[in-house]
This record gives sequence, structure tokens and C-alpha cells, in this order.
Amino acid sequence: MTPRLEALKGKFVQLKQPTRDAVSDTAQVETTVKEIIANVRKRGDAAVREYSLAFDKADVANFEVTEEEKLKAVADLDPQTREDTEFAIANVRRFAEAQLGTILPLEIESLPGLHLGHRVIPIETVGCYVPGGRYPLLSAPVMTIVPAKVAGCDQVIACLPPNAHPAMIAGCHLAGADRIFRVGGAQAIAAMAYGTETIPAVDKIVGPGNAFVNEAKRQVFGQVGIDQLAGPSEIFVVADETANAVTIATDLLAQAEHDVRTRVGVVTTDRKLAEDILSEVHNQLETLPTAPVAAVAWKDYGEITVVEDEEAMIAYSDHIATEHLQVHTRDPQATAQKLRNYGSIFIGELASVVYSDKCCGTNHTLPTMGAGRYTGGLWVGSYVKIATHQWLDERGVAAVAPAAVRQSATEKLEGHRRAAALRLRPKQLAAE
Ligand code: HSO
Ligand code: ZN
Repeated sequence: MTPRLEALKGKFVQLKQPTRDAVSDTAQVETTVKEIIANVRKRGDAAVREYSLAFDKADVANFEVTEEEKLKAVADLDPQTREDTEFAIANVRRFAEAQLGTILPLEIESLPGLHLGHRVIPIETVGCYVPGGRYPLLSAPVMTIVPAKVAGCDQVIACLPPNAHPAMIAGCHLAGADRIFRVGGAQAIAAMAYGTETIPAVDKIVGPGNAFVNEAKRQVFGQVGIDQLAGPSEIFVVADETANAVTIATDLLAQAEHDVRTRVGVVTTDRKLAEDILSEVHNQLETLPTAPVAAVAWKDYGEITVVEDEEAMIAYSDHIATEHLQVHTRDPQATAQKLRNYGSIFIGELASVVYSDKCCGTNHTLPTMGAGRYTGGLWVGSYVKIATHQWLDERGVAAVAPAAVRQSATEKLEGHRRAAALRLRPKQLAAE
């Protein structure tokens, strides 16, 4: 139990408890993925082809999507879908550009003659995994590819399952992918990590996927960088007596329809609101076409918790550290200032998670399963490196070398001591 939860003891009651724990059994997945990675590493395209046949039932002659195929996929989009995708791309790009502007190079003279700094260097090659999933999510390629291009990466490739909806190829192309490959699952991650005859090895792999994709990303981490391990979508709402039960129930179910493992919940100071949300969720499930998924998610992972005061509400929400956090309180800006653990926060009743899911411009690739305690989501900064540098004149050497000489001597690292002493003038050396 965390200290935060310990301090909350006796200060909350759960009107609706999750009946399952979000952590699933991954032992079998781990061994299967290990084998896939080893095979792709050894046998390249041939292994990728076999796995595509076995898992996706797809006999892919050419993994790479040709220019003609890309143009056809875009031409086949209905005009409104194309316009909406371009709207999303423009908004994500504008925000990513503004964010990039906040990542600044640095030069300081830390001591006289000692110059320290850093540069912002784009990662050379990035691989974006675009999931197939239950529904084609056209915003998925936008969220991983657009910020990579804004960051200035030299080559951005995309991999998507061979049976993904053709509109997803259009999405990758419009978002700016330099090359697109029809390869999904752990074999796609292995191919991008180690390279095959046709799929280039990348420096970093980003994007969500199923349990196999996640496990593969975990296993190739080190060989390549990864963004994060994304679990099913999540939403939590922090609410007081001013909140609207219908709005909250609607927003909870909007994410619950993603997956039977979607975790959704509310923490509130108002018992009446809690009861109203509970009955409203049941009402809405009766007419929601995606209820076969959403109702299971609600039953297994849905939560409504009542707390005694605002302080406990904040602490409880920080304990959950949800992917998306909506704030429906009297002064949502003030409440938001007090919250610290979340992937992205939606301040006030008018800010729905769905706007960010689709097109408002913030990235929808966010930390799940409590990872909001230690990281934010995918952003343009995920595609650059902050790499430090230093240069010294004689005054700088005079300032740091004596300590470095002594430290090396204490550690009995004679080679280090010599290198540290080498640059000191003889006079200074004699003084040492
Ligand atoms: N809620 C998902 C993203 C998404 N939902 C896209 C619909 N479209 C993960 O944050
Ligand atoms: Zn969503």
C-alpha cells in the first residue's frame, strides 16, 4: 500500500468497486514474444512473412505500401473524413510546433572559462506502430507520426497490421509517414528493432498496441528506445456537487466502449451525484450500441468512490494516476492546480476527453496503469534528445582539473588522474 492510500484510510467509501485488477497475466505472452523476436532477428523477412500468415492470416507479397497504393487509399476516403483527418493533423501539428518552441538549446558559463550547454537533436529514425484494434482509429497514426515530423526526424516509418482498414493507410500517409509497411504485432516491433531485408531498423519505436506489441516493445527496449507501455484506455472524473451526472456518465461510457479492460471511474465529494451517476450509467447502457463491450468494462473495472472532502478527492485521484482526468468542480482551474498525477487533464465540463482523442491537438498517446505518476504522454519532446556539451579555456581547466586529479587519485584510477592532470600548466601541476 502506498503512503497516499494509507493516509486515505477511512476517508472514502466505494459505491461501485472494480471487481478485477487491471494487471493481467503475461507469462505466456512473454515466451511467445521472445521466440518471435529471436526468429525475426535471425531470419528477417521470411520470419515476418510466416508470422503474418499465422497470426493475421495474411499472405503479404510486399510488406511496403507503394506510392500508388497510398494515393488510392487517400482517394478512397470520403471527402468529409479526409477533411476531418486534415483538421486533426493541422491541430496536432500546431500544438507540437508550439511545444517544440519551448525546448530550447542552452549555453552557460558555469565558472569562468567553463562552458556547459545542451543541444536539441532530433532522433534520426522513428518507427510508429499503428494498431488495428476493434475499430479503425483514424487519429492513431496522426498522434505518433505528426509530432515526429515536427521534431525533424529524418525518417518516420509506420507499421500497421495487414488487415487494418485501408483508411488507416491513408491516415499514415496524410500524417506524413515516409514509408509504410503492412506488418503488425510483435513481428512488426521485432522488425523495426533489428531491421529486415525490407524494413529498416529504427532508433525509437512509439505507439500503442495489444499485449503482444507491448511485450515486444518491453523486450526490445535498449536495442531501441520506446515511448511507453500503453494499456487499455482509462478515464477518471473528479467531481463535486456542481457536476452533472448525465455528462459524466456519457464521458465514462465513451471510453468504456474501447475495450472490456478499459478502466473508468469517478471520485466525488457528493454522495447524491455518485448515486445519480451509477443509475445514469445503467440507463445509458440500455441504448448504447457498444454496450456489449462497455457494460463488461463497467462491471469489471468501473468505480465510483465518495470521499469526505476536497483534499481526500485530490489525494485519491493522485493515487489512481489515470490516463485522462476530467475535472468537474465549482472552480475547475483551481482544482486542476492541486492535481499532479494524470496523463492529460480536462479542465471544466466543456473539455471532453473525446476532443483530445480525435482532433483538438493534444496527443492522445498517454500513460496508463499508473504510469502518470512518473511520466507525461507522447509529445514532440519524445522525438528529440537533449544532449549536453562542454568546452573549457585555461581558466576553466584551472577551475576543475585539481579536483578531478584528486578525485581520480582517491579512486586509484591512475589513467583518469593523468588525463585530468595533462591539461594543467606545469606551474599549477607543481602546486598540486
Ligand atoms: N482514448 C484513446 C484514443 C482514442 N479514442 C482515439 C478514440 N479515438 C486512447 O487515449
Ligand atoms: Zn477514446
